[in-house]
Amino acid sequence: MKFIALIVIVLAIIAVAQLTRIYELTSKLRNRNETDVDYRDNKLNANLLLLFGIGMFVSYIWMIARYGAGGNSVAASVEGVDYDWLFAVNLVLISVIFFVTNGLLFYFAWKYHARPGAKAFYYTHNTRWELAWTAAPAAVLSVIIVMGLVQWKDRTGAAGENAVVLELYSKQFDWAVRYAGQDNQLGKFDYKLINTDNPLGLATSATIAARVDELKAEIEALEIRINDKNVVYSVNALNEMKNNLATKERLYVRLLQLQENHDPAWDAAALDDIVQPANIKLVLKKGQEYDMYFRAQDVIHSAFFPHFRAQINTVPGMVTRLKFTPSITTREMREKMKDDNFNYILLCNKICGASHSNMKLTVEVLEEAEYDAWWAEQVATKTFGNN
Ligand SMILES: [Cu+2]
Repeated sequence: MKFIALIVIVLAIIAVAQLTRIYELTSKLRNRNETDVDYRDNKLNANLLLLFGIGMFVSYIWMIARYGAGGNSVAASVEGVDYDWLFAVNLVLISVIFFVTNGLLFYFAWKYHARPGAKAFYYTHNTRWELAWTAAPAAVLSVIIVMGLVQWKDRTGAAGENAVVLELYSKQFDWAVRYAGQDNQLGKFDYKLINTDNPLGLATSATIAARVDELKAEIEALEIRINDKNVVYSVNALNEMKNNLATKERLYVRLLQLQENHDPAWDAAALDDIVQPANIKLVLKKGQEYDMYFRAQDVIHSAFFPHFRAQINTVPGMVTRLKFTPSITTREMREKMKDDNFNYILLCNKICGASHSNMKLTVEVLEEAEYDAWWAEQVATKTFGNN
C-alpha cells in the first residue's frame, strides 16, 4: 500500500514537470515569453488563493469539531480544571485572531489582484498603525503570560498542610516511586549510595556503612589484580584499571565524608519510606493533595501526567517538584470513557534515549477505603529498612 502511494506521488511529480514543459513550449510557439504574467493568470491565482484560504478555515473548524479543542478527556485533577480553562481562553483568542488576520489576508489578495491599468498605491508607513499593532498583541500576550504564571505558581508553590509527600525517580527507561511513609517525610539520599540493594540511594547509617564496605572491597580486589605478578596486562588494560581505581578511591573519600556528616537521627525518616522499584505503579487517593518530588539518575526526563494536566522536568543533580489533587478515580474514569481498560499514566515527555517511548508508569487513583487497604498491605510487605 505504501509502495503504491509512493509510485503515485512520483508519477504525479513527473506529470507536473511534463505539463510545465508543454506549457513552456506552447508559449514559445505562440511567440509569448513564459515569464509574462497576464490578467488571466492573475485572476486565476487570486481565485485559487481565496479557495485555499476558505479550505484552510473549513479544515480548522472540522478538526476542532472532530477532535475537540484540547485534551482527549476531562481533567482528572482539581488543578486540571483551571488548566483547561486557561487553555480554552488561549484557544478562543488565537482562533479569533487567526480568522480575522487570515481572512483579511486572503480577501485582500483576492480583491486587489493586478488588473490592466490599475496602479498600486504607494504607501510607505503609518507610525500610528504600527504602534497599534505592536502594542495590542504585547498587551494581550502580557495578560496571557501573567495568567499562566499565576497557575504555574499555584502548581509549584507550597503545598497545603495535609498534602501527602512522595517521590518519583526517573532513569533510562523507567519510573520508581518512593512513598514517604507514616511520618510523611522523605528520608535523605545521595547518589553515591546507589547500588542493587538501594536503587534510590537512600541515606541511613546502615546504607552508608554497607556502601563503604562494598567500595572498600572493590578497591582491594582491584589493587590485588593490578599488583598480580603472575598476569601480564597490556598497557591499555593496566591504565584502565588504574583509572578505575583512582575513581573508586575518590568516591571512597567522599563516602567517608558523607558518613562523618550523617546524623543517625535522620535515619528514621528514610527507614519508614516505602520504595517501589521501577515499573510497578503509582497509587494515589482521590481528593488527596500530593506534593511530588522528582529526581533523575542519568539524563533530563520529563514527568508528564496528561490526565491530571501536570508536567515537570526531572533533572540530574537537582530535585524538582509539583503538586496536584486527583479528583476522579480510575474506576469512575473508566465509566466516563466507556473503556474498561483505561488507565491513567505517567509518561516521559523528553526524548531521553532509544527506549524513551517505553518510559511510562500506570497511575491508579482509588477511593479512600480502597487506598487505605492497599496502603496497609504496602506497609506490611515493605522490604527497605526492615532488614
Ligand atoms: Cu525519559
